[in-house]
Amino acid sequence: MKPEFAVSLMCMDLLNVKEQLDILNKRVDMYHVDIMDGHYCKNITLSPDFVKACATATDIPMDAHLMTENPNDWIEILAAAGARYISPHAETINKDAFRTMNRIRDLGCMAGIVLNPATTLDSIRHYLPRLNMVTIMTVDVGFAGQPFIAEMLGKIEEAAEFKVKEGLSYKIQIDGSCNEKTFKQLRDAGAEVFILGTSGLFGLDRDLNSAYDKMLQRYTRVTGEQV
Ligand code: S6P
Ligand code: MG
Repeated sequence: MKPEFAVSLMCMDLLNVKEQLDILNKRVDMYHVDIMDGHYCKNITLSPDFVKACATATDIPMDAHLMTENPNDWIEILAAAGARYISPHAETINKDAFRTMNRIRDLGCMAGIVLNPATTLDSIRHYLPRLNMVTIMTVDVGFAGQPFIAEMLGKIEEAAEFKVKEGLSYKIQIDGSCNEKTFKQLRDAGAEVFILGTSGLFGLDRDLNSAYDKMLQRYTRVTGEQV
């Protein structure tokens, strides 16, 4: 499977959203939208209204990463806003994970799940077959520009092995510090979708097309894979 790239919109220049979407719409596979409530992690970034506004300017699927204490408060509103994937944290839904996944599906969205670095793959094993995407955090939640947690490579391998063994179809997405230094180890471990933030994209060049070109060149240089 060819690698996919999802751009983290919280890392954009927020004074020029439309201009950047117009550029990225021609190039990316997915948009990653971080929704925080200021409680689950100590930050507030994007919002359902932001998703709604972006939906008027793109057909690229948007994945809402829910860093909220009560994800069930946000699922309907994000589906209505235009999110294609809804990805709550396992740590916040494991009391009613099956009901939550069904609710996401019933709204016509793809069901995702996100695992913090300290959370095991085992904690979601029973509902992995029902998921469209598993996001493995390789930084703790809350902020861009944090150091990569290399211990996560084993978890990615586990997710990839289980997928093959059981014949499942969930995508394996990585969130946190996906860049030239980590692309190869992530890809070798089984990563399929790379979330690009400050280190992997926006920090590479002031011109976004050039930044994207540089990201692709670096990906090919370190992995040997043409993209
Ligand atoms: C962090 C958030 C992430 C960041 C991304 C930034 O809470 O969930 O999606 O936007 O990690 O990328 P980078 O390259 O700055 O780590
Ligand atoms: Mg995220």
